[in-house]
Amino acid sequence: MDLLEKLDQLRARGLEKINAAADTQKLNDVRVELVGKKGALTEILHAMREVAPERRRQVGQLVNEVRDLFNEQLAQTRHDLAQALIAQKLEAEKIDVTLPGKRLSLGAKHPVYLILDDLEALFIGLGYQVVQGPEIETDHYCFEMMNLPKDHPARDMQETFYIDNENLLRSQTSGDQARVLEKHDFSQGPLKMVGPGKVYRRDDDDATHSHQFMQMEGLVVDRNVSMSDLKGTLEMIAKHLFGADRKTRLRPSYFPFTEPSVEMDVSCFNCDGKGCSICKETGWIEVLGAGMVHPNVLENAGIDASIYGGFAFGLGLDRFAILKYGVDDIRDFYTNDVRFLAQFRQEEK
Ligand code: FA5
Repeated sequence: MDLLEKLDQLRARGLEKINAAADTQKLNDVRVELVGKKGALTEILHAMREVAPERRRQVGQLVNEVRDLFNEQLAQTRHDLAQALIAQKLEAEKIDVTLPGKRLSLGAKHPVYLILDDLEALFIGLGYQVVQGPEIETDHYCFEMMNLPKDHPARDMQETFYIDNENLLRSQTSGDQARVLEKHDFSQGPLKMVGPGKVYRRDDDDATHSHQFMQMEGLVVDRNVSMSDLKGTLEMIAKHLFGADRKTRLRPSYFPFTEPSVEMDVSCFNCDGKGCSICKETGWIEVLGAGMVHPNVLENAGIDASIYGGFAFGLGLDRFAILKYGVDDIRDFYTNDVRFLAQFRQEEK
């Protein structure tokens, strides 16, 4: 066959092959086949030796034209394939930013902590400092400094988990009082503190008793602190949490670290004071113990009790939570049933 004819055929076949290449790999194979060192065009060039000299120029020109055409078409197809690949990727990775986001399920604050945070904010607003004592407390701070020597009969009031002779799981947050009293510098102003935290007791669990619960200790020491300051503070707490209409009462009581001592009850949320199984038919639920700081507690911490005096309270955060949220069993706070806990989820702002 004449070389010119061969070239014509190669041009047609070559363009077809270039257009049919489905990806860059195949396109490269076609490139090698057509314009590579051992490709079809090179083969034709080798055959030029057999062409009559007067026609060489014409054939040579055509070879150049076909090579240029192939190279142009190869470049165009390479570009088209790259564009198609980008378009494909963009389509696959397309994100509709106008779609609503996925709502993540958030945890809820534990109801006892809702009360704790609320009271903590209340007391911070009144200028109290917040302290945190250790849950593994020493007999020294939990009892001895609090006017409860080792042989004091009132130690039986709180069934304590002892770790050894000196260390225990604290049965009350009152040890925080002793720790803060020891350090306070009265030349800087009065002492006002609250100390929230977990406490432990060998109590039998029932609707209002748990062997582990939360208390918040409170202590104010200054010159001229009176029982009416204590009463006003306790009433403020009750009103803050329950509103002005809920009934409260103070009863005389006994604690070795306060004199006189009181306990505060809040009317039962369930029977509104009529008596039911939750309040053990009394109509009231006890929420805190309190009183005027015993002079021995001040003296034990090196404070002159003839100059300074104060009041203290220890409130049961779980009991407040029971009353505030109408929970009929304290054990619900500790079994961690998410259906129970989810009820306290606060609306996202
Ligand atoms: C005390 O623990 C004293 N430290 C309180 C105190 C502090 C008095 C400072 C004077 C001055 P009491 O054992 O009564 O007191 O406990 C205080 C409160 O903790 C109770 O009124 C009650 O609300 C809560 N509480 C007591 N035992 C339990 C229990 N087992 N489960 C849940 N709450 C309890």
